[in-house]
Amino acid sequence: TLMREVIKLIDVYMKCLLALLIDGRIIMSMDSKVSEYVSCVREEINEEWNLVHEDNEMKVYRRELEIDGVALDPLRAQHIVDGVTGHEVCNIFFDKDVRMEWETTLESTKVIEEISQDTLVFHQLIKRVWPTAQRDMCFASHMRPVVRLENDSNPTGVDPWIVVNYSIDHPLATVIKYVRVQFTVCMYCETIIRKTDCPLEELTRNDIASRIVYIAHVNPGGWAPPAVVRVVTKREYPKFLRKFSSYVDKKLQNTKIVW
Ligand code: 18C
Repeated sequence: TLMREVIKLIDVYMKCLLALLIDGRIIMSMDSKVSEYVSCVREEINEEWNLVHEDNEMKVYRRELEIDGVALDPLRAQHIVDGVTGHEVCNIFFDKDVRMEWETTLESTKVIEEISQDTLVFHQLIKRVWPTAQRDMCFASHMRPVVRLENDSNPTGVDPWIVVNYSIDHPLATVIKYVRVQFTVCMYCETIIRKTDCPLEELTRNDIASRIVYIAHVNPGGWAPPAVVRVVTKREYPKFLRKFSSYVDKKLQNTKIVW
């Protein structure tokens, strides 16, 4: 029995060590992911980008990039959601409990590790698109405020917020039943204040809006004909932005503003 206890202890110790190693690796990669994507957000949209969808304030751009027959087109979308702050938009994008209420392409979402309050690890199963194999994803999701630049277009004094979701390997998501999608997406949100010379605490939802920049770098994995992927993404990203923004709008009506 002593031997069994020792083996049990070693097992627990090894698991802790592995968890620490994984968490350490995720925490280390967060800073670089955030700064990489904040730089992407601040890049100008040049002639390499094609405007593939426009609907009032919503603009969706795509840059064609195909490697070894796989469509890896970077996607960049911008939108303005009235009546909400950037912090609130990010809160909802990050919130595991409401994800299934606005995500239409998922079969399931599950938190497999809670690294800290602002960093979670998810495993998500995407609804199968016939006739292709079903896809899954395993990613770290991290949310934080971003320090404003002095020359930001909207120097309101309210910091922008960002959520970065990026693929990782994790021992609790090693299922090989599905094709693994690899990606990084970022949701970057600034707060626009339409009424100047008014203290924050006196503003109402009618005086504010959030400017969203959403970036997605996705490798669908497996067999995915580029022409089909391109037709579907052109339809699905605007659909996601519309659905997500109207969800955010409804969810926050008549609630206290979170700056
Ligand atoms: O950002 C979003 N959601 C986040 C929180 O859940 C999540 C984001 C992940 C990025 C998802 C990218 C999904 C790619 C799916 C590829 C599946 C391909 C299978 C088809 C293979 C041919 O962290 C919101 C994301 C909103 C994404 C909407 C766009 C989905 C595009 C899907 C393209 C699929 C092509 C289908 C071709 C069908 C062929 C017959």
